[in-house]
Amino acid sequence: MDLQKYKNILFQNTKNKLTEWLSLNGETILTEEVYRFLHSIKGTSGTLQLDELMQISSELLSKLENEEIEKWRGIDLNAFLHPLVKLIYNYENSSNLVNLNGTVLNSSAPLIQIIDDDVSMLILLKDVLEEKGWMVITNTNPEIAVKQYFEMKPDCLILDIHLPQKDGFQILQEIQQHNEKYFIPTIMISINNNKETRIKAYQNGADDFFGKPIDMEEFVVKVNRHLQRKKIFDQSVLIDELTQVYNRKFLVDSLQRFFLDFKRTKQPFSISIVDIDFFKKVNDTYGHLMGDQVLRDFAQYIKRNIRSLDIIYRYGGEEFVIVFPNTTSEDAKRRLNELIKGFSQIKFTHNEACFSVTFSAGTYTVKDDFVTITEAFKGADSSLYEAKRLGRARVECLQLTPNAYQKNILNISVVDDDIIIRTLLAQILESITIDNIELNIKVFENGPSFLNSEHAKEDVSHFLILDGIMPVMDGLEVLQKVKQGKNAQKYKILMLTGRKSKDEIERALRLGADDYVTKPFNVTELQVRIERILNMIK
Ligand code: GH3
Ligand code: MG
Repeated sequence: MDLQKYKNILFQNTKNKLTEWLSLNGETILTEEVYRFLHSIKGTSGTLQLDELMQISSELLSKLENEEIEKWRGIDLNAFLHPLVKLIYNYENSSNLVNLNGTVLNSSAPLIQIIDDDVSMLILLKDVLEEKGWMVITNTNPEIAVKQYFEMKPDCLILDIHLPQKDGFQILQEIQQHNEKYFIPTIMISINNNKETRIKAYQNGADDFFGKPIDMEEFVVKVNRHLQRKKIFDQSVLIDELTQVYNRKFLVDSLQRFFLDFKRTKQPFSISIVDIDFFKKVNDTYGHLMGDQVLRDFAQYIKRNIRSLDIIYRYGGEEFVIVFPNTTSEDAKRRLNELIKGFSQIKFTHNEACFSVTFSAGTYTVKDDFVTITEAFKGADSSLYEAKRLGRARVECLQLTPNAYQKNILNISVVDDDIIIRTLLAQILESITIDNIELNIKVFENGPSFLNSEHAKEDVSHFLILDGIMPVMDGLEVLQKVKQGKNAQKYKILMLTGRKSKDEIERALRLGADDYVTKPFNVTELQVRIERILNMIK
């Protein structure tokens, strides 16, 4: 007997009921009703040999038996039935899901950036590379691409030569200095597969070259090789190449040492996180190369002006850490104030322009045994946040109790007309925690309700997951409106697009979407992807 038809009916019925419950507005559902629903799924799924569905419904049933609730509010019911919602989504889309049998993206997956204005090529490369379990971000616009490159610091860059506005060689020149310091392997791809072009690519700093049409098998093997070498490089180096101070990896090792010393000697020491103020503006006004110069000069200035037992590390981007051994918080504050004052007097010149730069610092002084490295670090980070909030170019030394940290806020929105997807994404997002950031998650069923919301207008960083095709207002139109809005800079936008829709992807990228994921998506993968994006933009 062909069970498929009955399986489909069961899934459809389950989906209908879930959709009804997910759309609950204030009404409640009796536990008895939930029980009956799960019970009937369990029975039928067993008969139809749907093992996973049977297992999930049994688990939910036994959980329900242990609950003392009589009535369910929509929001609680959503959370409770999440495993079922996820399963329904995956079942419905299983025949279309990519990567189902391939390697699944995990949180330490390497990040590859592809810059190409040929969208079919972009889609193809992204698909092939993601099938290997790597994470891929794509750009068609060179300006946005360069920005994203500096923000995301990919593990491998794949760059087309023929692009609008700027060609691949120009991009290469812009990022070259940075690239060499970080050893980010760069592969150029081009229609022009002649000797001159290849030589020019290598001369400009490319590590590899592929002529189009690309032999995918060879391409994947080479990318893999580049990624392996990049990993070895990252693991073996302790000095940050750009600024010539210790790097984050070394910081982690040495903090452990400082903590062990403290346990022995009981001498307080201070950890400071220092961060250049409005550094983005330096990049935007004078270019990334000048930005790099400021970072170098900054690090060297600090190095020259701290004691020989103090150590500076580059923590990432324009964030540094200074550890002051045997230093109370008053002493650390005094020293940092001197450093802030001294550095603000340095003049940078760029062409005719002359400018100065300031930085802010947050300090935590370790003087109690119970404080862990993470807590001390969080303390310093909260202090830094406070220093920024109070006007920058200053130092703050909060000694907070571990639970009372001031948190940064990140607004997150999901705009999708499909309630199953909306609920699923909201649940995924709610399960994510990011150090020291409060995630403010809201879902919207259409563009206008999102655009008109306070949430959308707030002047905080915003991560927006946007469905491409929606009835009331098309996702692309929403994207365009956000990009024209006054908070456009605060947004990172992930578009959900139809698998086959090359036009839609093309338009989304051109309108400034930061990334896209094709529907139907693999839920687990999307979760990893979102976590990574959130960690990168925090
Ligand atoms: P705030 O005062 O709040 O710290 O503002 P900000 O602009 O300094 O901070 P934000 O975090 O918004 O921007 C930091 C920028 O630093 C974003 C990123 O493009 C840039 N950046 C990160 N690493 C590098 C790098 O190695 N070189 C250059 N040139 N820019 C970098
Ligand atoms: Mg900054």
